[in-house]
Amino acid sequence: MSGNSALIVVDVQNGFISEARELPVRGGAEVVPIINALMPLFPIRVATQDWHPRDHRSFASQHPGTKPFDQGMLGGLPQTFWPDHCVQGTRGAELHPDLDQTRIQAVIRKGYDPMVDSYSGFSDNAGRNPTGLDGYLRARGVTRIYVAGLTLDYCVRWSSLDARRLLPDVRVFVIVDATRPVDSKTGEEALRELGRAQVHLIQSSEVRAGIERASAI
Ligand code: VGL
Ligand code: ZN
Repeated sequence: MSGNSALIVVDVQNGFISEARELPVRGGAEVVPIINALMPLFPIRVATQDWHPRDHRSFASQHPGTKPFDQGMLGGLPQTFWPDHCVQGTRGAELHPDLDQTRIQAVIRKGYDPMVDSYSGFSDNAGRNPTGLDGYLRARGVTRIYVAGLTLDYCVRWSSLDARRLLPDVRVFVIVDATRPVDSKTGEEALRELGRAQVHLIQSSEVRAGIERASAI
């Protein structure tokens, strides 16, 4: 009925929300009820999960003399050094308890290579360690990808750009009110870059109409 539309729920994890607040995102909890309400509209529902080893080199704690949010380099790529977050097996890494996980059909973990950060749900920042998400979506016949979750300026942004690049025949949408940025300035930059990459920026209120229109074609 609603075609092969996929909702990708990006990194809705305690580490970015709730009391864990490892890498706090202002208003992060507000996306949870919006995403829960959207899920029944989609036949295909996937989540991504930031899943770092304790000694991940994106953590400022691994670089003496740096502090969280400092800029540096990692493996030849520019890197923001983060507070420790989403460490494998900890509460911070768990999907948020209010997220309706019963509806999620696949969880794609990323960021487990300690030497490189991994914002996109498709591969790491160096374009290695593919997760197979593109093959999964292709195998399920996806024609439209809708991206929501955390954070707009990093994992939503990189995942959406990779979706455009890896699945060029698929239309990609970011549900803007179902995302929040780490920082409002980089959040604005993300929206501009996504627009230039032909990612459609929409609101959750428009999603139902959009899916119905697509399935009528
Ligand atoms: C993220 C920074 C570091 C995200 C993950 O989920 O957007 N941001 N790791
Ligand atoms: Zn991370």
